[in-house]
Amino acid sequence: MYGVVLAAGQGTRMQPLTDSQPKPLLPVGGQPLIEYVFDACVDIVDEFVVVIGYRGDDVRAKLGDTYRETPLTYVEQDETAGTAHAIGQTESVIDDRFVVLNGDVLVDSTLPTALAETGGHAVATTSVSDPTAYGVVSLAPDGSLEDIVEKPADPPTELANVGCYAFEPDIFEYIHRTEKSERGEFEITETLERLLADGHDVSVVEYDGQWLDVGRPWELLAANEHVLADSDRDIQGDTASNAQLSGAVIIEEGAVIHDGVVIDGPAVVKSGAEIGPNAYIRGATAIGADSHVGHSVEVKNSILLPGATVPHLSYVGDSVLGRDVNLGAGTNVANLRHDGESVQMTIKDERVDTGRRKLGVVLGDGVQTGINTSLNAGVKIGCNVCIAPGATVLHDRGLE
Ligand code: TTP
Repeated sequence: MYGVVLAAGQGTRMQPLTDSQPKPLLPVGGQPLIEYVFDACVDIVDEFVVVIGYRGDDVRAKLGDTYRETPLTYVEQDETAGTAHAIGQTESVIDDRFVVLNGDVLVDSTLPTALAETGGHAVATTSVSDPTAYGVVSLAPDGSLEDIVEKPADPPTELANVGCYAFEPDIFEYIHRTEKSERGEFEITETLERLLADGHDVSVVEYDGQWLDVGRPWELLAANEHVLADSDRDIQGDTASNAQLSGAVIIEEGAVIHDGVVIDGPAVVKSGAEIGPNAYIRGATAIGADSHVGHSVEVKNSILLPGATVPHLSYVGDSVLGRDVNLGAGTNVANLRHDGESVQMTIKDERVDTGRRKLGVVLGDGVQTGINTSLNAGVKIGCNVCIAPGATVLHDRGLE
């Protein structure tokens, strides 16, 4: 069985983090997001086929030729023309049944296993309260797929298409016959319609496990929380005897925890990172390799990418700091609105309610703030932007 993982997308909703690296490589619990997708099906596949496109060379360089001894083969998609188009690129290397997963969705391993066990073609669904943003599935009396409609205004069921499939190689014939949708993409749901029209049976796996679609910055935080909540304590790095580490804290070999540091897990500190003296880390926090969190700094429920530095007297809450971000002394992040409403963020020019009461900032790689900078809840700052000392940043900066 092959495992096809779709990882060619531009991840535009995840800007500015994806301006400098592809979304599947963004860290979750200290590991690239895509590795959790591999983990979900590594026990049932003999070979992964990864569809790469946007910054594909970065994906290839980071992941190499194997994942936990399972070979990785890469195929390129030269334009992000849709999921059917992406799967179609794998035709030259696939000669057997295969499962398909998106490279940015966290699911339990029970899902690919259940898809693998069906035989033939299969789709996965899960019940959601508002299915209008998804492909919506209707079942035939025998429980197989009757119909699938993309983003219907009046959904016939609550069963959303999870975006994970199992296919026989004859799917490629139907992919060739798939036409562009009104959204301008070659969509696999349209391919499924063609299979049904030709009298094929498509099994439906009803899934009620974890389904985290990581498309927007706060979903990266949610994925980080989910993954770290499942982690086990493991202290390998050099830890001062008076540091207090409680709960599921992972300190990798090569990390240094100085005097007076308090870490309330779950948290991970990657190799080469340095914490303290006298820093406080709490919530589900992931401190990237070679990062530095210094004296009198509190970091809560955040992700620091490699090389991010918060040297002194700062508060960072519910935020993502890109690679080599450097916060001036006294930089503070607001992560809560005074009216108690959930924080909004601008995604592709639209204000979006994130549904989170606590959400801080998202800083692209190389952002620098001057001393005493205040950053408002929900603000995003583009890569390499410098903020002057004493600034109060209420709106996004440096984004295209
Ligand atoms: P999307 O979430 O639709 O796209 P994206 O991840 O690039 O994000 P954004 O909308 O913010 O730009 O894609 C779902 C998955 O499918 C994701 O893992 C990327 C992958 N994909 C491809 O590999 N090729 C494609 O042509 C498309 C449309 C998606």
